[in-house]
Amino acid sequence: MTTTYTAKDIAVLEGLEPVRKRPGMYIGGVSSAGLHHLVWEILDNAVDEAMNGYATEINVTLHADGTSVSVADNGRGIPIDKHPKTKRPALEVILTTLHAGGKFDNEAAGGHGAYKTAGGLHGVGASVVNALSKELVATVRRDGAAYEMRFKIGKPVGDLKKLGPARGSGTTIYFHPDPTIFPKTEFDPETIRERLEVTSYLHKGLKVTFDNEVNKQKHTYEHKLGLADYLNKIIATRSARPVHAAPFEYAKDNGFKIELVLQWTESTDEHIRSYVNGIPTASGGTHETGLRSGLTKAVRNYIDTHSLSPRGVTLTPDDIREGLTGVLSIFIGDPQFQGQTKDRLNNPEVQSQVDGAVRPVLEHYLNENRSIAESIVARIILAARAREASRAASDSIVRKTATTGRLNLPGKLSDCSAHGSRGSELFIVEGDSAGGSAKQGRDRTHQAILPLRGKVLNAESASLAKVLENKELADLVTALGCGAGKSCDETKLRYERVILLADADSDGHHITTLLLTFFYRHMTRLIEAGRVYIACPPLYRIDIGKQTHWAADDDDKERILKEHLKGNAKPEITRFKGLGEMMPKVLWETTLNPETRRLLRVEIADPIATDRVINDLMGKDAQPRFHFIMDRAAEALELDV
Ligand code: 1YM
Repeated sequence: MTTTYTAKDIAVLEGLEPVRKRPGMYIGGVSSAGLHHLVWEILDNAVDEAMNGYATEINVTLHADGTSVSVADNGRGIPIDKHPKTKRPALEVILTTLHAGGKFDNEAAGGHGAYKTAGGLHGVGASVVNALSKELVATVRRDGAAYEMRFKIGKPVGDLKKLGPARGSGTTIYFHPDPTIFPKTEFDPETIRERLEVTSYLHKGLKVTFDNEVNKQKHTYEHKLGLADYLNKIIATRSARPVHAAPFEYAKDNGFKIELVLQWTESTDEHIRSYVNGIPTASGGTHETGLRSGLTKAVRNYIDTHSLSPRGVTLTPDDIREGLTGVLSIFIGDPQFQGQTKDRLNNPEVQSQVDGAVRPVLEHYLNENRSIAESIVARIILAARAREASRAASDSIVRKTATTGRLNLPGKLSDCSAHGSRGSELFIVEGDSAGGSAKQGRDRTHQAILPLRGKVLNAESASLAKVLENKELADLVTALGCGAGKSCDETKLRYERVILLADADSDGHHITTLLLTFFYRHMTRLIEAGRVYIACPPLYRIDIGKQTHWAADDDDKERILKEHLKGNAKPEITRFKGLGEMMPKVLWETTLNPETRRLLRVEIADPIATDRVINDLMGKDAQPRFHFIMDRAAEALELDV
């Protein structure tokens, strides 16, 4: 498939002014995502060179300033011969002209561009990176010598320079994004590291290194087994136990390239990561839909053919996929991405391509590996039975609530008179004494209080049936009135907002995390609907003269003292030991009163990241869990005011 490139193959098309005028059209925006897009563009060119079989190594360096990056590969080196018409080196043409038919012409329509190695669109993104960089240096080694060419905001600074003799071949692109284009030019090392690690899994055998000069850490990634290694890692970090030893693996490359690994685990979730042309598709899309349907049909066929379906239990697609962990990677010619963050694949033809590829091979695999198939089917039947048990448990709670017309609410709930209406709120409060202050301090019309006694069960890996055996959580589900698990219906929620109110200390954070885990795992819809909030009670009261300030934490306290402490005034600082210690009036003023309080709305920022953080926080390993909560509580879920 590879042809030898010569300079005449490049058509001179357009200058780079449009890129600087409307950067968003080319890289999606100038936020942090746009900034990192520059790295992905150059990285993609290096990966293309590896996929074409010429490069075996890619090195990425984040320089000490944190705002400039180098990407290097050991491929052929970008051609430097002179273009016959323009008499300019190919390297210069590639870096200074916008390429037609390239990745970006369909960006406005939501497209991300072509699968470059298939479409021969090698290198189209480099000029965009050049246009948006205050400085870019391209170094090429080929034919026994090293060459360099420098640019500023996309324009050459001097000619191609021969640096001297050099061994081997390859390309290095150093660039420093233009701060007049990007409001923030600091790269996030973790974002880069993660992308590189995934890249090494998606291209088996490729050696990828990340040299972070900011913190002087080096990472090297190389995976001989590619996706199979990736799957192992995902399963290990999620501490999910596989129910069969070897994963199902599938790879095909005839125009439409697909790679897939699947393994069922004891976890109660389905966890599939998908990629299109090496780009993560966190919101799924047609390729994932095709995978799900193909897989469901294959398993169902197998179960039906061998009459394995138990009597009295119907197996749903969700049962079939419970505990399924997998990675899907496809490469296609003209991917169309959709959604606010362009992370969902929209090409309709891909669905049947994936379905059609997966279904027969998976069914064949099950028939050929009967003991694996048996373990998978047993897992599926278990999922169906657990689901029916959960449904029965959840229904019995809702039924109890609904019988007699009057609500059978938990005795310890102090309801508000206007529940169900706009502005109504349920505060979930830790402990009876805090509950007491909250009860006295609240607005009785709109604010209900549910005190929780004792520890809430860790819902991370528990089934809903198990969770509802926990009195505290069962009471909570009853008070909310909207059901839990798959039958959770946010339109039935008895309050407009559900607000978690815990002490501002580490115990309080722990309880908040446990409750969030419960909501995340069993009432996801309430979070998705933006109905779950976290209250921010103060930790300190600071009196300076006649003024009173409230500080949420130590940083806040320092900030207030710095800002308001003038002359030789002496502050009087009180640290609250807990909410129960606070006068009801003070609790109202600082935490309950909608006019003066601060609320954080709980949002799921990135489902995969959230899943991982929750798993890390709440999974089996208890020791790191606690530290994690202290350090990372704010990261676990994106909190928005
Ligand atoms: C750090 C980024 O861009 N590597 C790279 C790019 C090219 C080649 C090799 C290359 C391709 C071809 C022939 C070919 C590019 N070539 C072009 C163009 N790394 C990085 N490595 N010889 C070398 O595709 O035929 C654009 S990029 F336009 F010349 F084909």
